[in-house]
Amino acid sequence: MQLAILNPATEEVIATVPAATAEDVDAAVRRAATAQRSWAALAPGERARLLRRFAATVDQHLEELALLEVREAGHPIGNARWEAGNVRDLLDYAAGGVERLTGQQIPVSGGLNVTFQEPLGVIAVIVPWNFPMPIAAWGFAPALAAGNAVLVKPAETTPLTALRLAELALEAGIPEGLLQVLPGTGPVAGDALVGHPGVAKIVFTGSTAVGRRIMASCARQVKRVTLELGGKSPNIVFADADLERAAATAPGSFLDNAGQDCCARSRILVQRTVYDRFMELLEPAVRAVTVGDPADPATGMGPLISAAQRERVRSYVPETAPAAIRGEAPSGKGFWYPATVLEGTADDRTALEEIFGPVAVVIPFEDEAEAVRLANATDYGLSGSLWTRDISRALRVSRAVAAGNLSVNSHSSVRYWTPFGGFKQSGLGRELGPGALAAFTETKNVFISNEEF
Ligand code: TXE
Repeated sequence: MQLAILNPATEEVIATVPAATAEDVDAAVRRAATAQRSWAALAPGERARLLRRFAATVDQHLEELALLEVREAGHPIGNARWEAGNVRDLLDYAAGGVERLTGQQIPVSGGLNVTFQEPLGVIAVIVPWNFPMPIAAWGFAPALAAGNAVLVKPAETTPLTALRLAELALEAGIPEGLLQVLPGTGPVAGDALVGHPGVAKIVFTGSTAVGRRIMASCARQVKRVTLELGGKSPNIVFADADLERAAATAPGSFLDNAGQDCCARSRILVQRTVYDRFMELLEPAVRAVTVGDPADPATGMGPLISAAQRERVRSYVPETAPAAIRGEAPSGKGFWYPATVLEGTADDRTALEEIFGPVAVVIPFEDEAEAVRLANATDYGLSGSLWTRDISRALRVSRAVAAGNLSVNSHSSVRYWTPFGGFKQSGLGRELGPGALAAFTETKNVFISNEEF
């Protein structure tokens, strides 16, 4: 079976890629296991040096990688450049961690007690299509640094950047078999990786439904698993906020990547006393986002990834449905969908479920207690923003909102050196940050007796 890779802005087939079978997965796991043993035996400084070379090789190909992301995922070129840079930076960061992945010496009587951080072995990273390049690297960079081998299973629609990164790894001197990319479908290649006894850990980013199934399979095998699932993140605007700034930045927070972002602030909660003013400011800000050719540096929003994803968004909000604000979208070829802002209540389906398109729902609230209650009124808990000039309130609300990544007077969620992951049904475990390498190790405790024989 072949996967046809489309440019979502033109619907043209840009590549065809063979889909991995269960037998391909099995052979890849064996190759990876062999490569991992030698990799783990290398001196830490040598592993770090090779990862730094990998980062430098990515750096020499940033523009090529960014353009590939534009063509296969429809990301605006400015965003795609950031994504390629994120891969390079994370590789450098992970390389810096290799020699700092230390154990502990714990005082005991009768001898010496030390801990080791042992690599897990072969890791499978199952990647979605929304940020194919960085999400692959969030798995493989720290996993390799910690002494593991990695098999990446990209999404059906977006395997090209991961395939190119694996070529660049070889070019940089990363040993053969250590980082392999297996394009293929979820039910065949993905499922084979999850069920394979030679795979020690699954790192999955994708839908909650598939994540739940993977977790159940891992539970049966007592296999390690990290899940990064969906979100329905709030953007809370208090009356004392810098309203101009809050309104000017709100469109980017739910339109970035055409809303196909697990951190999208797709529920905008606005204090009632400033609601009308905020909506007045929001409308021109949404309309100012240029939608069109992702290769054009002036473009703010590209197409959705596929016809199927557009149908999914339409099933929540048809383009003809009444909306408080609706932007423009190109007609003709390409999976376009206009920026859409709805006014609603916290119980609306559009306010509870992840749409994964450029759609936000604005909901009024009376006071801080109601803002927190509404912010927490979903099954998700990935990200969120709050806008206020009151630092005590910022702290209170940040502590009260059940989400893994919050920002005050900002919408940023992702930095490779800070932890990232979800509360509730948004996931399990954390990626990135100071604990990134340790998440790919097992702690081993060793006691050495000092008794005389
Ligand atoms: O995701 P899937 P889909 C959400 C978002 C989106 C919805 C559906 O709401 O609209 O999910 O997207 C692989 N065993 N997110 O259907 O199916 C699959 O091949 C092993 C949020 O594309 O979860 C792909 O590589 N693997 C999210 C990856 O899982 C399987 C990002 C994700 O695909 C598998 C993406 C199986 N049985 C979607 N079935 C986020 N957290 O950002 C599928 N896969």
